[in-house]
Amino acid sequence: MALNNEERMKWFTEARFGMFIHWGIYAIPARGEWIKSQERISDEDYQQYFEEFNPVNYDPVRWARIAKAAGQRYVVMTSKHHDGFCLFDSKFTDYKATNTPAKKDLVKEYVDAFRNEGLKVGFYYSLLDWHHPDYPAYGDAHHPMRDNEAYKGQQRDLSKYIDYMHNQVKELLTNYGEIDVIWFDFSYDDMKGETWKATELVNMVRQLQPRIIIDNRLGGNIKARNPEIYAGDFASPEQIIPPEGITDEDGKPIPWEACITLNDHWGYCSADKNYKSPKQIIRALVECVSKNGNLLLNVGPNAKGEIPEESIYILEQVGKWMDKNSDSIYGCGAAALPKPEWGRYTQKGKLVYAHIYDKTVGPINLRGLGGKIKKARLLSDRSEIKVHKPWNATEYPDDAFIDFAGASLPDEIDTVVELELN
Ligand code: H79
Repeated sequence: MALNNEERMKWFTEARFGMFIHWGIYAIPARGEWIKSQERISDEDYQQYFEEFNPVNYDPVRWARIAKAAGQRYVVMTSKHHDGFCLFDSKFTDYKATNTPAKKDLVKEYVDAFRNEGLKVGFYYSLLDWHHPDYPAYGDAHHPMRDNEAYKGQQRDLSKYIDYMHNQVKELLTNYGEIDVIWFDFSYDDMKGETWKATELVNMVRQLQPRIIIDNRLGGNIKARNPEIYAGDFASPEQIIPPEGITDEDGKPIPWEACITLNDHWGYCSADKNYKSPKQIIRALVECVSKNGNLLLNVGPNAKGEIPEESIYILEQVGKWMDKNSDSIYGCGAAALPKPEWGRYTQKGKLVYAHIYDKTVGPINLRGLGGKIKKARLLSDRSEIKVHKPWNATEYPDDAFIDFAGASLPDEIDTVVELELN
């Protein structure tokens, strides 16, 4: 059952909206998932979080319902982050959730819960590992002990770490049924490509899970005409929506997914209250789709296993908008029209969706669609929207106008008009 790239990617490019979950023992210090590196914390000092980890309110069924209600169609969770702690039960380490007070395989319950809600399920897996004794420490760009003289000249056998990493990926893709996404993070300096034995790794991944899709962080060039086997299936811009989407060397669109945080951290950070608004998130999602991309929106559950209230609120608001307007998201992509003054377009076949953000002075101009619109409907209630030509249509044949009475638009976040083309 060898699938080509486009067949593998179909569900993903239709889904458009996913949930990213960053969760681990770093939720206890609650200063984000990089603290072991940023604060140069030793294994000894970090161990307290391992010994304490007891997420009494872990309820992945609730998480899955939150994602589903927001309109998210897939999920990716950190099976292991850079600190090396494993949420899953691995034969190859003791540094795992089953040996903490949590006492269970948290990944297993996660997979079952999200599958049950009908979402596609993915694993994030960190290529970096700040706990493994054979991962480079002194002089490494990111390791917590990178500038600690006591680590200088230590014997570390990278090949042992590579075996460990391959073994764990094999476990993840063997013990949890069908897995839809594997999200490796990340390559840097010489730690890329064949240093990870990436060709062998990807061959194993595809053998174990023929339908799986893989991100582009193993160090290959996804834009190349002849990409490496490990170049990946989709690009993964982080904390940015690419200004013009992403295309390969020949100008052909590449599937991509922008991963974006709700505040300014991936892992739980108690002091970070800089949350984006529901409006920003809805418009970010529309922006991604209007550029042929996906949005993977992060939540960072706390030490008790709870998604922060602020995040839940935002996801609920996004869900309310999606309940009425998701036809303009799922299965949609870029329209063959320039970005309009008043918002953005998305398109699915003969259906163009006008996402109207601003009332313009005078009518809203669906420029480029003059004479091409068969019907226009407000997507939220399917009420008729009248399209009219400008009085001097012979001079402006490409223009088509719609109007909204009153001072404000029906939905001030994003009023969506479905335009059925001839
Ligand atoms: O898992 C999330 C991040 O932890 C990880 N990828 C996402 C999905 C990641 N974030 N940044 N990076 C990988 C690249 C490295 C960024 C760095 Fe820094 C800039 C490392 C040191 C300076 C960010 C800022 C982390 C510490 C300070």
